[in-house]
Amino acid sequence: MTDCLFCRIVAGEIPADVVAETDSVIAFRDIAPKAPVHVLVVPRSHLANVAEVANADPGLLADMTALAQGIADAECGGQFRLIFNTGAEAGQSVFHAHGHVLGGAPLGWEPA
Ligand code: IU
Repeated sequence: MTDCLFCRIVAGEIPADVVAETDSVIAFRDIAPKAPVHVLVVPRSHLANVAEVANADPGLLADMTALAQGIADAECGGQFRLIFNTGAEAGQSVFHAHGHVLGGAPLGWEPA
């Protein structure tokens, strides 16, 4: 059994509020939402961060972006912010790549 939280969600070992999925990507609601819409887009394969995704499989990054757009189209008029925290200092706490899809309200711009 893996100790990676998102690998366990992908495997169905830990429940999540899944809103969309493809063969390569799963999307589920963040348990601590920071906006009215806050969904995580997560590759099924274990890659540590977005740069690893881009290096390993650029098409997978395109798949993640397309799923993010689809969620935003369905839930917040197609407008969204897509954030990839990369490294602990940048706020990454789960070291399995994921994009935060944020929307549903006007968003400020104060990362610190
Ligand atoms: P971060 O960019 O690595 O900090 O994002 C991890 C996110 O995973 C964070 O927003 C958490 O609220 C979220 N999360 C989750 O959705 N489900 C969980 O069981 C855990 C964290 I732990």
